[in-house]
Amino acid sequence: MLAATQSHHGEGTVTAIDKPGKRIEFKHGPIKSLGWMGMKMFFDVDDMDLLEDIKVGDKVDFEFIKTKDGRFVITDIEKQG
Ligand SMILES: [Cu+2]
Repeated sequence: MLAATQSHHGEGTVTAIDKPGKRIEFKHGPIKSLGWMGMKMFFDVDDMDLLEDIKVGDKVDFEFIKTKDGRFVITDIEKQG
């Protein structure tokens, strides 16, 4: 049986988009499900189509997973209303 992969929720501001590197950087708030304080960091974006309408400076809600090899990968991202 496959174990469900836990999804984490974050909110923050986009500070950089690295298209060749398929990464996005946020200044994000605390992420309780991981015990993280707010910080500025990059997340991997395996599906760059998710960033179609996203630009630096946007305030966003995002979802991500931690992969078995320890990468943090964005699975969903939306601009805040
Ligand atoms: Cu972080």
